[in-house]
Amino acid sequence: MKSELIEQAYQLAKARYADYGVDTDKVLEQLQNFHLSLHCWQADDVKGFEVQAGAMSGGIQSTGDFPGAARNIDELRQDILKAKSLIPGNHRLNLHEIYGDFKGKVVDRDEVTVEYFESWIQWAKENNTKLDFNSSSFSHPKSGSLSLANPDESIRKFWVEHTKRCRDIANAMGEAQNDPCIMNLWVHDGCKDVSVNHALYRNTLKKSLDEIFEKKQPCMKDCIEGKVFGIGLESFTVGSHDFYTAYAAQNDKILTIDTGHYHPTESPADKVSAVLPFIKELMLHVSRPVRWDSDHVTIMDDPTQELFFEIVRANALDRVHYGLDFFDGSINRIGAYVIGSRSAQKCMLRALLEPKEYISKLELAGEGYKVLALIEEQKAMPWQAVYDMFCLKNNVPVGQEFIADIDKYVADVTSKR
Ligand code: RNT
Ligand code: ZN
Repeated sequence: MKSELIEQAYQLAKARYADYGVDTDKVLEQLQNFHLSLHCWQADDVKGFEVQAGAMSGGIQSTGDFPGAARNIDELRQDILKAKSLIPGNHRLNLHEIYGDFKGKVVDRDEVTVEYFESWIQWAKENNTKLDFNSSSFSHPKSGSLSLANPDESIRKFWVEHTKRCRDIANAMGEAQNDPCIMNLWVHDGCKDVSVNHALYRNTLKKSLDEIFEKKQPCMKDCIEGKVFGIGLESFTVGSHDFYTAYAAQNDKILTIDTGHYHPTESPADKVSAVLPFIKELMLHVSRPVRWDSDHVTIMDDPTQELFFEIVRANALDRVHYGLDFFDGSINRIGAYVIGSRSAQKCMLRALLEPKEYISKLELAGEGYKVLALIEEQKAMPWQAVYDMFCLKNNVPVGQEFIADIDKYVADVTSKR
């Protein structure tokens, strides 16, 4: 699209929003400071680079075998940089432990050290990217159905050791980048069928977390992620949302809200204002559940939009970390990153453009129908012109123009894999 047209459309949009007292120039600045954490695992369907890697397990599943997935660390880095070049703004990279640079060595999960992430730290510095981190409990011979909640002391200790080491790595990343590395802890622990030991497993998980978090780590922050169920673990999840909410509140941890981890009619957005009086910060895993926790690519659907509205309405912009968590192997994976990231940004943009104070005053004055009218009007306001301007300013393709770039990348790079 011609830049004069984008400029003209932006000026019209700016005037429309000014009518509601919204300053779009200011919103563009806010959007510039909104950093997503791109999950490395969309690039290769959550396989990672362990030499000894086996089949995927742990209640999660990636479906599809679209050609061109990254097969090694260089290809993954190349793909991430390509995706980043098509997403306006600057964004973090969220690594899982299984994506270490193991250089052909078998390194078990309880042996991992920062040495295997030095090249990532270097790469991140060179590419002006901050890193976040995750311990990995899945796809391992000791994963089974219980890891940190396992009453078998030797297995439990193995995963405690893994997670402690991951915190050391995250801390080293945070120190190197001079900004805290956010480390997410999710374990799949649960039961396929009925069990009489729910309390035992939960007490065991609590004990493991207490041991893991004993060490003070000044350059990283811990977040903990619950879930409703995993595949093959349908009857019971040890680390449920309630479990981790209570743990986070009591132990001053960040709570991770994965939008795919609730009952289908439960609203993740509604959790924001419910937990923020008790929990200082949130981490998001923005995803899209289709009938189950299927991890489809994020789009501008109602639950995602509502989530970003709730964050902005709660004045909590700086209390939230914005991770993505989807893995669709059935479509072009760079396309998946670009669509998911841009959709999350657009939801944030629409939330920032809402004339919140104005609508709030009407609501408090009992003007119910006017509130509804304004919320409906906002849906068709020209926010797209503001997003196009954001892309133009950031020197990335505007609108669907990124498709041609991805086609070229397929022709030049991924089709040769
Ligand atoms: C699984 C959790 C978890 C993973 C990633 C790979 O249900 O959402 O966050 O998707 O850690
Ligand atoms: Zn998640």
